[in-house]
Amino acid sequence: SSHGLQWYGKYANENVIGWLRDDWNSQIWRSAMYLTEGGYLNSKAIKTKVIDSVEAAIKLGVYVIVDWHVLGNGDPMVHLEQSKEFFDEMSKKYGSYPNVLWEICNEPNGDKVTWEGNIKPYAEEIVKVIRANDPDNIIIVGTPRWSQRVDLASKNQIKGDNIMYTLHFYAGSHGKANRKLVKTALKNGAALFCTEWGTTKESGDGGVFEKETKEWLNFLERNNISWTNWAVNNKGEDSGILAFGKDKDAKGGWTDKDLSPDGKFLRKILRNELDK
Ligand code: DCB
Repeated sequence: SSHGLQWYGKYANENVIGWLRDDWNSQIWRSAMYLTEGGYLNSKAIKTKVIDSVEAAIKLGVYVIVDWHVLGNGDPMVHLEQSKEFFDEMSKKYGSYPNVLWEICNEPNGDKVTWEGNIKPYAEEIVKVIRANDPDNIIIVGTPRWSQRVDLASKNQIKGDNIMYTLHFYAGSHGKANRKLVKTALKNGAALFCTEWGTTKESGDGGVFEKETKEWLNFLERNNISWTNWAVNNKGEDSGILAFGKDKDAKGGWTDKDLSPDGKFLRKILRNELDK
């Protein structure tokens, strides 16, 4: 996954996505388009970063997730109209390309933001908009509590085909108890996509938790759950794959000294060079 496009959007380009494909065995890119914190609500120009990455992914033959990165604005309903407009335009443009996936609300959060009251009604509106242009690309729907409560969504699923639910975790903060929620969702027949996880604590920092990461990845593999990892950046936080300040030009071609401990670990995982 990209980091917030408003900060590290320069990595959402063909060179980097191509390098990740060829050197890291990556099959997918996610472009995280924040709404708040200087994101889309501040300037719609950030959309060009998403478009660049989708064009690159089509050219390179990799999957791409278009992520409406609900975060600071915990309730996706608040920006329903903006979201409708965005996904209408994007699905008109790219709905005929089967490698494009729509992630319509990254991480709903807040005690008052519920599946029944907020997220599901929001998703039904957006599904309608996308399906008018695009009959079948995968739509991934966020779940309560920063996309951890997949069990709640699974009990009351959205009608329609090719709809999945978002599962997120940070290995240093979330473990067995969260996997139990996942098992419930799978038992209820929900299709899950782990569009964001980190080797760190839920802050995106606080150390790399290798043992806990392996437990999660084995679990995902056993249950056929695809994933994208947080995140491609050189900010210096532990979940960033680049060492602090490296690859300022965002060209890819990284050697070990360009990578952070998280980056070296992730590369091994994707290249299947790690002992399970
Ligand atoms: C998610 C967000 C993602 C966030 C990561 C790590 O948030 F989807 O945007 O990324 O997980 O926290 C972080 C960046 C930082 C940046 C910060 C704010 O890595 O550089 O400063 O976003 O934009 C989560 C996930 C889980 C939980 C809370 C958050 N949780 N959260 O379980 O409490 O509040 O951001």
